[in-house]
Amino acid sequence: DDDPDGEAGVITATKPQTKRPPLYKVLLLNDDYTPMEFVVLVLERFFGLNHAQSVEIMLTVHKKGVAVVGVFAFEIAETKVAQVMDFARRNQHPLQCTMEKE
Ligand code: NFA
Repeated sequence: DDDPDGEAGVITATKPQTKRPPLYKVLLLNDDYTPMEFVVLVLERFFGLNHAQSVEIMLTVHKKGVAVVGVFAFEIAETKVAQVMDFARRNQHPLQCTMEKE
């Protein structure tokens, strides 16, 4: 009367549980109207980049259309996106910032 529910025949898949929380890329998108200096200011203010790094990333977005400006945990990425979108809106610039799972 061993194994009344047939449990002995069930193979249980296992995996070492080494899962880290997912990371999210924060992306800045090009547009035709936002001034270059405003984008540089955004990168300095909200992403802690120095002036040279900020100019470099701004120019990458300008030329390629989009660039990753940082990689963060979900809640941090969400906050950065909200800060950038709010700052752009308050200054009447169409700058777009978004996030995607890495
Ligand atoms: N393309 C914008 C311009 O020529 C500059 C810009 C760069 C806007 C990066 C948005 C993001 N004024």
